[in-house]
Amino acid sequence: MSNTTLSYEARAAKHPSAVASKLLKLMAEKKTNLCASLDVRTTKEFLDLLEKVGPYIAVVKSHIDIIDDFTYEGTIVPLLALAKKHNFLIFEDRKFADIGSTVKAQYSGGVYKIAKWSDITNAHSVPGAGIVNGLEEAAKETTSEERGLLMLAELSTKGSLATGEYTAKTVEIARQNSQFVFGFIAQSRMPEQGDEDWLILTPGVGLDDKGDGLGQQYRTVDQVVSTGTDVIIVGRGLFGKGRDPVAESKRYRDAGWAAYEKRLA
Ligand code: 6AU
Repeated sequence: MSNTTLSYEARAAKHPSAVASKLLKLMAEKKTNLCASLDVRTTKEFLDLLEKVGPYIAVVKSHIDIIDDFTYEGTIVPLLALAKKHNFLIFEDRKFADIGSTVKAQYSGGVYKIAKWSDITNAHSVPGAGIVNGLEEAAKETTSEERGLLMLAELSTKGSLATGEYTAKTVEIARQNSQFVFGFIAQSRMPEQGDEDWLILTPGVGLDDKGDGLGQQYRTVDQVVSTGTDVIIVGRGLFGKGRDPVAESKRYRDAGWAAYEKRLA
């Protein structure tokens, strides 16, 4: 049976990555495969919105470097409390892209200290396998908590260069460390050998818009989940101007869950 027709519970029970297993279990329990992309500029907006949508999401995705008033105490400590209260994982969408030794320092240090608080982060494969090794070393040296990495195999944007050979080589890099790397940011399923089970998290999901005028392209929840997406990443569909984040979170959660159940059946 292919992973796309297996339940999240069944996949959780056999997944080699502790973070993936936790995420799959959590999605099954909460009946949601929604990742909220909370791209806002202040800590107050970030925490207020998260308090409201927390019950409907499996993951919150942050761009912590766009928060103007970031502090560890003011932003991260309450974020961790909300993650515990509402039972969701944290994914800092850092898109690391440098040599192993540099990303190691960027992941663990600086102002943000991402490895300390974010369950999941992501990286481009441009530098080769060293980027994964650098990030894994940083995670191990920073915390005893489980951390997981997603590789950017494909992008949602018009004209993206991450296609064909680049995407295939990204999977090869992931394969060299398939415990720390548990899946991909991608627009389609990636090839699996043997027991491999890559989680596919897909951005560029929107029920009302086709694009944003800056290259973003949206597909519907049904389109992506029916073709293998495990987690839908939605930002402006939930938090865009004039939208009701709670109503939209419920709507995307319901659509995501219905599409997942249809895929299993
Ligand atoms: O739903 P949106 O368009 O408001 O937001 C999409 C979010 C943004 C992007 O930085 C991110 O998803 N993203 C990514 C990620 C998650 O890595 C990759 C990609 O190909 N496209 C994309 O939009 O926060």
